[in-house]
Amino acid sequence: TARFNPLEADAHWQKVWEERGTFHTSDSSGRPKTYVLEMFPYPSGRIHMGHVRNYTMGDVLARYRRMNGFEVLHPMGWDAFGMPAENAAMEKKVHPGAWTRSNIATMRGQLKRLGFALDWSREFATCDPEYYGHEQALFLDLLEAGLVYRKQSEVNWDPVDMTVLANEQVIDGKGWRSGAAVERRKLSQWFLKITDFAEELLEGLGELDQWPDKVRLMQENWIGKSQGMRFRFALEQPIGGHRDLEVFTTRPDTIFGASFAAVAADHPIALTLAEGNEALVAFIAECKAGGTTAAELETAEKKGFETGLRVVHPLDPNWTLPLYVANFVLMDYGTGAVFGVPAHDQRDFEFATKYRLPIRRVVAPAIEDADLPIGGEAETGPGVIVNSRFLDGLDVEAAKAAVIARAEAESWGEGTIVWRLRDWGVSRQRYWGTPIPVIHCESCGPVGVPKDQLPVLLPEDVSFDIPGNPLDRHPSWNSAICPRCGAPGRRETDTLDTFVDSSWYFIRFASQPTDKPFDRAIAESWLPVNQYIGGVEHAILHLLYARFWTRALKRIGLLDIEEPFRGLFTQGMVTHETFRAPDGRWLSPDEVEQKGGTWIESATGQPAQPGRVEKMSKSKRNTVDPEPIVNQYGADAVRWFMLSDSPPERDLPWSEAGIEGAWRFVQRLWRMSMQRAEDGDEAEGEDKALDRKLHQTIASVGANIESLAFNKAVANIYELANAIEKAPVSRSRAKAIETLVLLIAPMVPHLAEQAWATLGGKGLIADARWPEADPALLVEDEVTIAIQVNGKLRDTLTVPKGSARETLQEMALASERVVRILEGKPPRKVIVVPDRLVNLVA
Ligand code: ANZ
Ligand code: ZN
Repeated sequence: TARFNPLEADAHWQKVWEERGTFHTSDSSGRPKTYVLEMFPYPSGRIHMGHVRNYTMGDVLARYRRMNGFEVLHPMGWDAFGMPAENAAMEKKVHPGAWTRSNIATMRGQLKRLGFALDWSREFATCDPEYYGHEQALFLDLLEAGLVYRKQSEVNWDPVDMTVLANEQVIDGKGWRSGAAVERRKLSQWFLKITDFAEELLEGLGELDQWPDKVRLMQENWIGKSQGMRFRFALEQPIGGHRDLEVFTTRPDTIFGASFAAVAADHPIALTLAEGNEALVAFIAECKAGGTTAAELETAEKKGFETGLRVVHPLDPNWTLPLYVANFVLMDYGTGAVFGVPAHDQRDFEFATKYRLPIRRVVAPAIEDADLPIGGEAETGPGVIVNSRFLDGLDVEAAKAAVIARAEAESWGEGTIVWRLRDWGVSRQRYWGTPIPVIHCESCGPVGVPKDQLPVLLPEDVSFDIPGNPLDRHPSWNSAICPRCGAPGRRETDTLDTFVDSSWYFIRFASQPTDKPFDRAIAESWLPVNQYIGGVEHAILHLLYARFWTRALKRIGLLDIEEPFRGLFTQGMVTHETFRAPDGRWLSPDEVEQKGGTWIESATGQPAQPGRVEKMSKSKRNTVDPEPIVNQYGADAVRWFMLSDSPPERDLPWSEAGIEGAWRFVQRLWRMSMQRAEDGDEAEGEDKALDRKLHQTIASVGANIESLAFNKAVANIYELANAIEKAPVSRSRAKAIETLVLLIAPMVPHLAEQAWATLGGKGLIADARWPEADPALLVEDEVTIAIQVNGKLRDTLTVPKGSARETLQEMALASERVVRILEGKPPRKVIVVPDRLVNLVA
């Protein structure tokens, strides 16, 4: 038979699917609905192997569910806003929009070339004004509901380029282009109140039983709920009306390890004391000059000013502690005041070392270790409480509870819940994003743009010749009329974080009317996404923001869905070998060869050092461009390789041998299918064993695809193929081949369509029904029985399942080996466990 020609077949079937609208999804077909979604790509330029792997997995599931009678929503679009487009604009002098659109065109073609069963009629890019206009409307709804607010927040400021930098543009504390040391500046920015949802986002994780445990744990840690406490120290002498000092702690268990108390430089007590105290005024000024980020506070030298005041320990009226003003205490966190436990907090440790304050252990590995000295740094780990009176012997958590209970009973403090989660700052001082639909008015403040004036379009006429945000310096775009009072105002020039765009795209895929973001009933008929597939790098932010956005829409009554993604799967990466030249240059695997057992760089003959097998990345020069591979081997071989070699959650090492193996197997599948045509319809005779193998394969391939164990489904198909090849011509074999073609259709759809058409199948195989496994053929009808003498295995018997006790006993006694061991004597006792064993007691 002729070889399978993937280039012809791929093009032909892709055209047929497109012309017939095979994968257009209907909202109203009456079939049960299922939603399969892969994380939409950023249009960076070209499709990479990671995309191919991700989308192949989703495609197999989508096609499988179609064949099982579902109406499958399987859409594709583009996460199209973001920094790289602006960088390209600066470097290549192309407009970010033009750059993005041309990348989308390339990548769309590459995806189509792989034959994915996508509903392209629902495609959109987040930079489409229709999309971001609806996003602006949703932003205004959240603003009106009080879930959006404005506050001062710090940004990275490049003092040479006079521009705000994104975090990715700050490299080792320096601006990526100017190389100048980056400063922190406070700007008024927009925030979404995700912290209002902290409790429900945490609770909701409990129900996500189709998510990987590790992702749920990462989200749990990110939300970070912990027990804290506020309590008051009495001041030994009142000062300026202050009688006590309220502190905040997350470690009330260490209360007996306190050796000082400290307030922030701008704490009211510090300000009161500073009146007329020049030394303190100077110290406060010094504190304010330093940075205030967590990282800076961590590394900066800890400095304090001893006030001369003392505070009274709440659990011992005879115990007082000195009060400092300290540079590492922040005014806008907790109460702006702390108590210091040098043994168990690193900042306090450094502070105490400098000012010679006691370092007292209150947590130890075991109760006997109470006197163990503290070494060169604070011990922050778990342990047993020591040197702490009524807390001695408790673990950390129990001691926290005990201290809080006591404080609450004696009314000097209260337990509080603390969250690590912070509100989501969504302002970006960039051009290529969704404009925040707000106008600033001198008398009215920030006012939302009326919805009938949406979308607020990005201006096209911008230049990237000088650094900074082109929206800021646009000659006309940023002037606007205040919608409330009609006075001239200024348009907001910040754009939204691109994570906002990806927080609701899956809703817009489900329903995209022109006059509103989505139709509620239709969106609810598809959501939640039944299976979401993507990289683990999005385990925290994207997934958390999308969960928040969905709950926020529910709260404001726009959508009655709580969790957007019912099932989540995080696939492994595609990896490849790495090589380096002696001078440290990365060499692409194409540039090296093996000679006499060592690697050399082909062009120069210089030795090449093989490195680790690592995630494909441009910087290590170990990427493989999928396009030429698809053109050489065809889409099906590439798809097959992506599924076959590794479990989908693990890394997949790319190899030439692997793709060639896949190509050979595709050819073998083709020859086998054509064998069916050659055998003709006259083939006769049953082959029970092959029938059984076939039906077991139907069941296991289906179950393995459902559980996304694609490599196992592939292995099932290899086995069936082997069995078919070994089997003589029979009616059973004809049926097995026909069914095999259906079983491979989700994985190698082009070959399957071609074989289906050649063998005279009706319509498209994409629309065919998945074969049904006959339950009667799933059970093995023979079993192996163990024959024991005095509990020791002596022989085995293969018998029909369900054979009678008497039959088994007779057969066991007739066994040659048993007869030999019993030396002809009858056994004293016979124990028969049907289908399992016969034990003869001699
Ligand atoms: C006593 C203690 C003992 C603390 C110990 C820690 C370890 P997180 O977990 O980041 O929320 N703290 C409280 N308010 C502060 C402020 N305004 N500026 C600087 N530090 C402040 O940090 C909470 C801990 O940071 C609190 O618990 C407090 O120090 C300190 F072994 O209290 B701790
Ligand atoms: Zn106004």
